[in-house]
Amino acid sequence: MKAGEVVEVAIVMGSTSDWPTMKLAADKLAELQISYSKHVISAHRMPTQLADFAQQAAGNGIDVIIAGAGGAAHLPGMLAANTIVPVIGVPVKTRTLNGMDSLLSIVQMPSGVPVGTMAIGDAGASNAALFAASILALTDANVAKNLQAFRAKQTQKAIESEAQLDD
Ligand code: RP5
Repeated sequence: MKAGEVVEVAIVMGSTSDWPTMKLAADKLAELQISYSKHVISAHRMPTQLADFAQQAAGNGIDVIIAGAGGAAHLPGMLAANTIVPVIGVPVKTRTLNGMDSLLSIVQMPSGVPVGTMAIGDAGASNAALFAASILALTDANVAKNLQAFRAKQTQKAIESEAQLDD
């Protein structure tokens, strides 16, 4: 992201180790022609930067935040605590507990501070982008058109997949 550039979606992750998962969100946003920025902000290692980022998000023109983290995954919740910009949480799969730790620490938010929690891992990252697109599509006709086209293509692929079954 260049200085002064306004993007629709911010992808935030707790560590560079989350990028292989979170890249699937970035790829999907790119496919739908949605502008995004990517950031490494650790809830535990960079708490001051986390609060600053979230508090400035709306003023910086960010419409949706996608936040992915693993383990004691406090990143999405703490971002949501510092902004009213919608936060979509992606539980990154972990080696020790397979991402159940990430899922539970993201999904179990206290009443009053919501995070839209996706599935663990790759599907969650990809769906986070699609969910962000659905939010943006409410006010952006171009995103709505691209999202409809994506769904139609996906449906067509599923219909045609039957022909690939072996005898
Ligand atoms: C979390 O701790 C990150 O989101 C990452 O999923 C996990 C491990 O981080 P690293 O030790 O790989 O930097 O904060």
